[in-house]
Amino acid sequence: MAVPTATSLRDIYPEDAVPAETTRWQNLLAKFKDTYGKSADFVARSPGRVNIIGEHIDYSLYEVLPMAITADFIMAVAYRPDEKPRVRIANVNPKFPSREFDIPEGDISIDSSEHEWSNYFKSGLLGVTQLLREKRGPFVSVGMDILCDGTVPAGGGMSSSAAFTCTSALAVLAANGEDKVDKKELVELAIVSERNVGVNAGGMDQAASVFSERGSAIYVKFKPSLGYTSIEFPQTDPELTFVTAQSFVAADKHVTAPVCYNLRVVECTLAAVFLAKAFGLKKALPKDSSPLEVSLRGFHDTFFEEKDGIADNTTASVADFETQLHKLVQLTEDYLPLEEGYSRSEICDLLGVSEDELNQRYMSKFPVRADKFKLRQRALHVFNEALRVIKFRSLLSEPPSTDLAYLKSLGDLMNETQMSCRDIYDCSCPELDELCDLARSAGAVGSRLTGAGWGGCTVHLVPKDKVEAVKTAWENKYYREKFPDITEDKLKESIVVSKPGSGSTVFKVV
Ligand code: NG1
Ligand code: MG
Repeated sequence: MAVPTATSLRDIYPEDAVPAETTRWQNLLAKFKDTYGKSADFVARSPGRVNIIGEHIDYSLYEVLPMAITADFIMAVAYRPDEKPRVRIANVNPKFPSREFDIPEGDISIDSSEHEWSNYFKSGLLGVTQLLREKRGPFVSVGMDILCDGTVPAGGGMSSSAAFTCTSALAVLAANGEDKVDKKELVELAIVSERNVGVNAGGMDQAASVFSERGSAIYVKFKPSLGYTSIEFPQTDPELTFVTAQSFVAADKHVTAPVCYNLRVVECTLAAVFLAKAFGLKKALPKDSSPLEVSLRGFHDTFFEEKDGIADNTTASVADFETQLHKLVQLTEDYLPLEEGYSRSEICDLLGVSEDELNQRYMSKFPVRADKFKLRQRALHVFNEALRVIKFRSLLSEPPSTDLAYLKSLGDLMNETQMSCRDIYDCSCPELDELCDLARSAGAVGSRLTGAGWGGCTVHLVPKDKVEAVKTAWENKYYREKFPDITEDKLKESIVVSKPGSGSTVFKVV
């Protein structure tokens, strides 16, 4: 399916957001004219997301259930008829200084050690260039003048990075005449692109940003190949409402990646390799596979293929898949006993490789720092979280009996995720825990961090009649306590009732 082309902001935003968005877009286009002395040709747009359930399991290739939000990244673009193609890129937010650069004939270089906002554009440009070279042969992008405006808070757990990268890739494709952009191709491209910025990301955020349709969350699958199903929330009384609350603890993945996000990806990969080796699986570890191709899900499917003769596990019934996951939890408990974690030399002994080989193979592209790798805990989180996603999805497709009990059963799964993120996956922080505790005490039925964690944002399932009480609890006991000078505007921004928004769009300026 192709990325839609919009001609009215009503195609993109919910009715109540249209007036403010109209002002914002008019401002972007007017400022574009002021900056570059000409009109923009089109605007590319991709939203942020809230993940409802399925945390830190996308890079292990298990299903996740996010939704797009209204906040987004918009990018007004005009082609430049340069002989030597050049990019000028600016942002309406003065925090992000204007940049200019030539587009090289070879690959554009990105210094991911430097935290530079325009790197996200370059990562999209690089991804598109590589894709179009495969499709068309020799290719250098046209030059572009660009003005950006993002409303997804940076470092706020709502994936401003994916919104920016997806928008960039979409803009470069559109500028180069690819006006029927396939959604799946865009997601795959944006996933690879974002890795150029130094984070070994899974694919959830880019999928949510591109695939989403207004009014529905999406169930994203990565196996046998990337795809999604739109999921509508059932009507309940009291109405089921998702509310997000920012912790204002900045989760800067670029700084923390080697000890947080990228380390978790390595731990999950090593857990998969370790288990595959412990069970003597042959196919799970092809000699020339890259670390990104080794996943806990890969181990899972291969295990049941080689042990139980299941040729294609992607067609397993929900009940069988749940049984398999329970079995894997048990096996992890038995075969990965060390609570304190595994040292490099312990891992090397089992795998029969040298430390140099281990580092080179799994920790060179995205370096990590750790003495011990908590393989047991990481695998346990992943298998149990995959189970929770399946249960959550099943509940959404079952008609509720009594509505409040039904909301509570959904909420319980979210609460379990939070416990697992806090105690087993070590990706929460005291502020996120506090926001969750406050919400639950004021009537939320489910509360958890959303996104990578270590700061950023929380998401809460709140019966509609309890939303005000939850907001008040946060305002008085979290925001005004921690930030006594907080303005009313900032308070408004920090708590949002999230409705599922629409995905990527190209808007033609006429
Ligand atoms: P955020 O919080 O948007 O950086 C990250 C990853 C996801 C996923 C979640 C955890 C990126 C772009 N996204 O999200 O792929 O792994 O953490 O579930 O790095
Ligand atoms: Mg991100």
